[in-house]
Amino acid sequence: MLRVFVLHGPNLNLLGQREPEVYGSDTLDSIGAALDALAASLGATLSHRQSNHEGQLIDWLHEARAGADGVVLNPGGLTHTSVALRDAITACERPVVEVHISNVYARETFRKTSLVAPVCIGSVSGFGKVSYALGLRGLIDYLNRS
Ligand code: CA2
Repeated sequence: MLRVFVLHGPNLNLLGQREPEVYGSDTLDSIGAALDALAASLGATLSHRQSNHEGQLIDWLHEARAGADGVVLNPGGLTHTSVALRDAITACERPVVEVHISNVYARETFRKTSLVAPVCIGSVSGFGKVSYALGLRGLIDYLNRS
């Protein structure tokens, strides 16, 4: 079985509770349950984690070096600001897929820049909870071809 970390960054614990017009009405738990079902059909097991703290996300990426075959990552607002998170993606030496619920290219100018995209194997943005499913499919296909 392939082992995949699904990491969610700052404020994503609020999913389903606020701003449904931007982020939809699904909660992290419901997204996780749907992803678990998909992962089982694709031969993968998932470890779901969310943190509002940059350093915790970095520690989990370091853990992925030994503990995961790949990572699905929604870095939240850190996408647009964090050199440290980008460096941790490089350091983990595992394929990482960047995922966004909203279409970051259709929003404010500052969201059009991703510091992490160049060190990820791919990015998915704008499909709501389906962004995670597409990201997971892409990651598992990449791992099966590697
Ligand atoms: O679209 C995405 O998935 C984002 O990563 C979400 C981030 C945002 O800063 C990125 O530009 C795009 C924000 C996450 C905030 O999540 C909330 C969820 C519900 C209510 C309030 C915030």
